[in-house]
Amino acid sequence: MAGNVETIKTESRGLRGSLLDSLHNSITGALAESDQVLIKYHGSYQQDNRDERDERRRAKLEPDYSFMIRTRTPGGAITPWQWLQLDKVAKQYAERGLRITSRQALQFHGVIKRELKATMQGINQALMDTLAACGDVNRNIAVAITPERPRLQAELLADAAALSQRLLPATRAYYEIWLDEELVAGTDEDDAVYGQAYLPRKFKIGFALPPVNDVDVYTQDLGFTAIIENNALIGYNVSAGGGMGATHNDPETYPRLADTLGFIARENLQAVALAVLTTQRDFGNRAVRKRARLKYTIDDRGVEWFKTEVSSRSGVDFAPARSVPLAHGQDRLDWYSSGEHAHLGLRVPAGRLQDVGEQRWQSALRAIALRLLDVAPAQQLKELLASESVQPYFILTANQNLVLAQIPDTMRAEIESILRDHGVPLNLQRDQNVVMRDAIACVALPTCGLAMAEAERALPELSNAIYQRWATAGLGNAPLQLRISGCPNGCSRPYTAEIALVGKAPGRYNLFLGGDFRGVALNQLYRENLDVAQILEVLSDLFARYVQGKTGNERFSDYLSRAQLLPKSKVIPIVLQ
Ligand code: SRM
Ligand code: SF4
Repeated sequence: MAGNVETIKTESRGLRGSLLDSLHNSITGALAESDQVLIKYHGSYQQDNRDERDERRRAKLEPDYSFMIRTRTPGGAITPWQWLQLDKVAKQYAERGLRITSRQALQFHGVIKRELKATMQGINQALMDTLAACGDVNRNIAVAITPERPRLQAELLADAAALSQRLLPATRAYYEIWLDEELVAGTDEDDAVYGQAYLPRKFKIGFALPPVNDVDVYTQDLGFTAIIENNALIGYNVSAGGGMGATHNDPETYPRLADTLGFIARENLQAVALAVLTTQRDFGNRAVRKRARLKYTIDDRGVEWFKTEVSSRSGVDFAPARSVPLAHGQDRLDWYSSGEHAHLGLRVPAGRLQDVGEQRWQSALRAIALRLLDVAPAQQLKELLASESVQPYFILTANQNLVLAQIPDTMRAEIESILRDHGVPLNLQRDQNVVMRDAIACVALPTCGLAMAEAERALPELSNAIYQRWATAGLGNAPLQLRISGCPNGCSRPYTAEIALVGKAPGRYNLFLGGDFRGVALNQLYRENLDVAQILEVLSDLFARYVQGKTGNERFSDYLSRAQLLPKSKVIPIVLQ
């Protein structure tokens, strides 16, 4: 497969392949196989509705093909004007509303082939694109959320947006295919960053801002942890080689936390990012796709070799890393404020924004965006960052939540009443179910072709059941972090969570325990292939022991290793200094 993907990329004439022919072919709802690989670089995946697979097979129908489309939204910042455009696109072309991803993007599911182009155009009309949201390129850049420090927030967003732009593929294919730009003569543009074969595998960058590690910076291929001195952003600690993906029972693949390379001044950010990315481009394993991520390149060649290579390519020497005391990775929910502006963190279960029954998330946010337009003239992030006055905007979080940022303080009551009128539970953050409050679940079924078990759809039931056991043990509102992934690829970043359920088969999960809520230690496989009743039994027993044995505010994970119920996890040393 690796060879195949490498050939498809290299022969794609700058990601064009036969996409235009595939889109025009009205006999099938699918694309040609090679175009299914290439469309990822344009921000879309071909999928089929797995709930209907068997029935359609029996009826001798082709699978119910549709497309998922993912935005490129560095830091998840979206203006109210853009929100309204995207909402319109979702209403017209997508199923199941809008979906906030674990990397601060929005996904549209269920778009059919003949409406793909119109959907792409609709997203671009929001002055936003989907280029490189998927594929073997730099993906959407995740950025720490800190609206209460607007200057720092703007600086981080600006650094991320500029880097995202710099690391886009050079090809004009996206604009030709989706936006009817005239064909580029020869169609083999020189791509100084990616060459013709792009990267060996996907590549992810995150920006953290201590004390919060909401972006799980050590799980990123490349992490920049902001270092602030005298209230100014002076530079970044650089970390490299994080990644979650693994395959069940294959020790060649594993989740890994990044190594810290050192500190760099802010002005060296792009040079270092380019050096890391091109080192991976040139040395990543293109022969074995499952070993092609940067984490394996670093493990195969050594971190010192890697650091030397990056320094020599960038001309930047790493200074010793600064201490970065990380306190937690959770989103701040409920209202909080900075001067005249208020920010509202909204808990969005599994990131799904749709109108279902009494809870009408999509309509509520449309009404809020409409109302905010009066005070938010900027159309796109660039304008917003450059504008003299602070304006309200939406921020998607890496925990799949939503922050309404920079709301004039005087509008609080109005925003609350819009949410209430649409049945959106404003008090979810104070909800009794602490497990649901901080949980992440990947999309999984019915759209994800790789899902082995439910995740998003099982989140309410699983989090409730676990919470019941937690409460019965007398743990009430003590925090507990749960992440669920429908397969070991780890899209909800399960391997840093205190409790992770990783799909093995329908209704069955591997249970991982002992991650660190600050995202600085991996958890460990505790029991394999459990059904839900078995998971609850194991957890009930451990919760009871925890209640008996914990000291002070000791977290569940810390207790498990102190009580030697789990081997002690290795913690990223830099946060302990
Ligand atoms: Fe992911 C593949 C959804 C974040 C690791 N991921 C997929 C696909 C595209 C399935 C496929 O290849 O056919 C899923 C589409 C499901 C659907 O129907 O929408 C999918 N991944 C997601 C999202 C939507 C999960 C969510 O519920 O929010 C996240 C979109 C992020 C974004 O906006 O760009 C998402 N995926 C992640 C993360 C977390 C992160 O990036 O912070 C990871 C773990 C970090 C990492 O990359 O190591 C992740 N996804 C994977 C992998 C395993 C990669 C590996 O190294 O082995 C795959 C499978 C693959 O690439 O072959 C995968
Ligand atoms: Fe699909 Fe697996 Fe990712 Fe979940 S973790 S979205 S099941 S690839």
